[in-house]
Amino acid sequence: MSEKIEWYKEFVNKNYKPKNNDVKVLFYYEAAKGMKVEDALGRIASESSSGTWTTLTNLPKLLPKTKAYAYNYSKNYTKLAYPRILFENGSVPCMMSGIGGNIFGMKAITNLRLIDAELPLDYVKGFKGPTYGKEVIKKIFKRKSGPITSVVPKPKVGYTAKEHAEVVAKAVWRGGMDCVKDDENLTSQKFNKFEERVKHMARVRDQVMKETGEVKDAFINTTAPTLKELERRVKLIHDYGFNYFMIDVVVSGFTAVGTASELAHDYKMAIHGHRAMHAMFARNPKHGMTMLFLAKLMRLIGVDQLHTGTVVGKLEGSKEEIMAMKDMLTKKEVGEITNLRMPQKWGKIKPVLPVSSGGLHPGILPEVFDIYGTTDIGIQCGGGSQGHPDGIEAGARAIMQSIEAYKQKISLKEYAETHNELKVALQKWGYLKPM
Ligand code: CAP
Ligand code: MG
Repeated sequence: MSEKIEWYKEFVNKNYKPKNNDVKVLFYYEAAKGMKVEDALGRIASESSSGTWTTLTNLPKLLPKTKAYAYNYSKNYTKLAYPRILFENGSVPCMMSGIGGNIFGMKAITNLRLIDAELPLDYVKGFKGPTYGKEVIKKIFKRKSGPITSVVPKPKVGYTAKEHAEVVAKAVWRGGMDCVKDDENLTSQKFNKFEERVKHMARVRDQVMKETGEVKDAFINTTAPTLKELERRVKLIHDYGFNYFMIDVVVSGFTAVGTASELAHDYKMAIHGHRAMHAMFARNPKHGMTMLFLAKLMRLIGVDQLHTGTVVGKLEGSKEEIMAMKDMLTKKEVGEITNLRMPQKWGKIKPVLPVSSGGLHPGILPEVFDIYGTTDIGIQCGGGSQGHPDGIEAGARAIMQSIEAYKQKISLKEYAETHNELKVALQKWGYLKPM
């Protein structure tokens, strides 16, 4: 009996017309040597929806409604349509265990990259999105326009909780910055316990707010070993009167970001999303998942502001990708860009504030604003502020002066003639694009 062994081909159908409610996913793929395109695509569509490697003796009545189809494909790009029924309402982990799961390890392909997915509004409405999103500028800082400025104490770790607040944060806030951000790998180490840091930061914040009359806040890192501890940390930050908290979204995972979003809505707080570890799967242009799609998931779940790159700083990210991502994060609706972005409607989900960070200093901030086409972004400096020869407060002032010069359409060179902190910063770094 020549029993059929495989049924992958049932998951490839060039004539399939995707339904409005299907999740349509764009992949880059490379079929393994000797593997026909349709055989490779059938394996991707089958293994990420309801199939498996061999024919089965029992099939549920619902099966036809659960199958994904590769409906559009060329040698290296394909679009797959996944029936909405596959994905639990409000659950990114459920969706990613399918479209981001086993298929990345299949022998049938040598490379696979999840570029983007068009999520139907019926799926989008299962999420709350950000509490404030880009409105943080107005709602928290009572300003009409950005940027929201922040400095991250450097070295990344090593200060005690008291030094973190007294030595760095005080000077940064006095120098005019809106926020002080924990570095991604600062959580609650012996030398800088979380509770201590929150307490000292709140005390210094109140002192500087009294001195300056300005709103000051902080992105204190709540990244934690368990959801229970995450919740405790968010609550403590709330109880000390901060408007924001920070979470490392990738190392924490989608469930933790979902919990953080629930807490942010409950406490009316904003989430600063750091993306440490994203480059592990986002950087290789042939394999993994794009930062654009990670950013889409973060807007969906509810991060208010998210690191999106600089183009001119020390970390990778092309202008084309960053612009496609920025528009997807900040607009109500975006169209398709071939092989780069899928269309997306956002319904009621608020826009997210892009944050540019990584090797930034006063000499290249104007280029960042030109690249983003706006100053309504977050700007974050670490070494580019605390490396200022005249100290931490001067470094913050130099950043503020660079921003003021840009807003007044005056060249940095000219503005530096009457603003010494900027002048000294330009003497040290010039217009360097760090590697
Ligand atoms: C920047 C930073 C940020 C990076 C993250 C760092 O410090 O604190 O974590 O910007 O990268 O640790 O490198 P510097 P991205 O200002 O001293 O570079 O924003 O691309 O996610
Ligand atoms: Mg950092």
